[in-house]
Amino acid sequence: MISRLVPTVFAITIAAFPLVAAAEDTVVVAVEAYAFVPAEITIKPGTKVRWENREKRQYHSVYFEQLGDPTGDYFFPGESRERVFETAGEFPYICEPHWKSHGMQGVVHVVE
Ligand SMILES: [Cu+2]
Repeated sequence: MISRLVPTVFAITIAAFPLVAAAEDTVVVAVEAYAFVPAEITIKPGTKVRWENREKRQYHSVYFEQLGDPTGDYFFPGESRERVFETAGEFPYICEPHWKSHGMQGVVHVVE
C-alpha cells in the first residue's frame, strides 16, 4: 500500500512546484541608510519588486516619474511598496526627499 502511495505523492509534489516558484517571483530591495540596496536590479517581465523600509525612523519614497507616479507617497520603517513590472525596459527611480542630498536612486532593468 505504501509503495503505491509514494510515487503518487512524488508526482503531486513535482507538479505543484512550478506554481509555488511563480508565486514567489518577488525581488526585495532594502531601503536603509538612505540607500536602495541593491540600487540596480535586473528582472524578468512579470516579476514583483518589493521595497522594504528597514530604517529605524526615516521615511522614504520610491518614485518612478516616467510611470506617472504621484509624488509624496512616503513609507515608513516596517512598511513597503510593491510594483509588478510587466514590460521590458529601463525604469529609473528616486527617493524624492533624498535624491539630491544622498544620491538616493535606483534602476530596475526588465529584460525578457
Ligand atoms: Cu529617502
